[in-house]
Amino acid sequence: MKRKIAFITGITGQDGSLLAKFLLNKNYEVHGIKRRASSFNTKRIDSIYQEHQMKGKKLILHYGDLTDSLSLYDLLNKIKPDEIYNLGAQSHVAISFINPEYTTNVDGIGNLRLLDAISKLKFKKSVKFFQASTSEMYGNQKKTLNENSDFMPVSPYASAKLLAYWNTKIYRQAYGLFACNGIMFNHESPVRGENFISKKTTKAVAEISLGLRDVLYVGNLNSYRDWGYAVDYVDAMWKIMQYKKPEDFVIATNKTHSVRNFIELAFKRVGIKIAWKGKGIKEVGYDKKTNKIHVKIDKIYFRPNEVEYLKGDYTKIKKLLGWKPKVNFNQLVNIMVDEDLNNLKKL
Ligand code: NAP
Ligand code: G4F
Repeated sequence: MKRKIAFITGITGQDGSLLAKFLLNKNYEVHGIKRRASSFNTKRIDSIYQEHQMKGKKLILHYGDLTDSLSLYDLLNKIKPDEIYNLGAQSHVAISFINPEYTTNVDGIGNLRLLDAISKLKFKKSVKFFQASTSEMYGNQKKTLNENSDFMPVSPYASAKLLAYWNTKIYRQAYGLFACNGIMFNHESPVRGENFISKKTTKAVAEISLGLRDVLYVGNLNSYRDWGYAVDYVDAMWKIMQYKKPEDFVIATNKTHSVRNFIELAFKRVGIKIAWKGKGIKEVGYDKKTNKIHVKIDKIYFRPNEVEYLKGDYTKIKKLLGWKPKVNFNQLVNIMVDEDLNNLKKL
């Protein structure tokens, strides 16, 4: 059987790097675009990197950018992928308020550039396309969300992603492309970016437990997220692409936990029981045994608009593709804290 070829945007990010490993294990030839940077940005894929000169290599990196239509079309035409995973994005919600135009360009129009390039390929009917859509598109609705729920974005990130979500559907209908949305709720792993609350917390907790620092500064403790394990989510992406027809799927765990709860569990893993006192931005988290303050609020981490509650219903993907999350919230927190502790102990 012919080896399948995958093309991944965002291959240097959390999901892209995990997906690249997953697909290499399935014997795919994997191509990815990396952005030109003044220092290397390939740390997450260094363990699978193959020298340019290596014969028969299965991981091939190309310079590219979601803001550069010309190179995207040329690359697709040259590589002739069977499956395209569009994971590239300015993926930080708070930063999208600071750089809204850039975020819209990469996350919204970047998707359109890719879809339009695909629609102009001679082999467009044999290409499959996955769009990394997000639960942020739902905005503030205090209910369990599924594929039929309304979208009410409250950040430039979410509105850009909604543009991409709709264009994925539109290009599917208009040009018969095999184009799918995975509407993904929060998913984390030890290779999560360090300015997301999960990794920021587990890294700080590991440092605090080893006496390397005292305090973790955070924003809103009271928002709820449906947190899953990123390794489970790349498996879901692949399953969506193997389905007999292109459809949109929610990828979630059907459970939700507060930021406060995440922090408490992370500290529990290193034997610290966190208690809370004070109100609003004066609230602090302290070690019940020693009374030492380990969590403080800094209003810099609050957002102009916040999504307070997210919980997703994964019934459809379970029913049609047999996918369900394998790692639960407690296990996820423990995996991340343990990895951060191990990394620090190696130093
Ligand atoms: P991530 O770790 O922030 O990775 C983003 C990737 O996109 C990186 O490889 C980054 O490259 C690349 N990128 C940024 N700007 C680009 C540009 N202009 N052109 C090409 N590539 C660019 O994000 P992630 O957590 O893996 O998420 C993957 C995708 O899923 C994103 O689209 C995100 O919005 C979406 N999503 C994530 C979650 C989640 O909870 N993780 C949930 C729902 C949806 P550099 O390494 O050079 O920065
Ligand atoms: O970890 P976060 O930054 O993730 P957020 O905003 O939910 O976005 C992530 O998940 C989305 C899917 O729902 C993705 F589409 C998106 O790309 C990204 O991967 O924040 C989670 C919660 C928020 O309510 C935030 O206000 O944690 C709260 N928070 C409290 N203190 C903080 C902090 N978030 C960050 N990043 N840093 C803090 O200090």
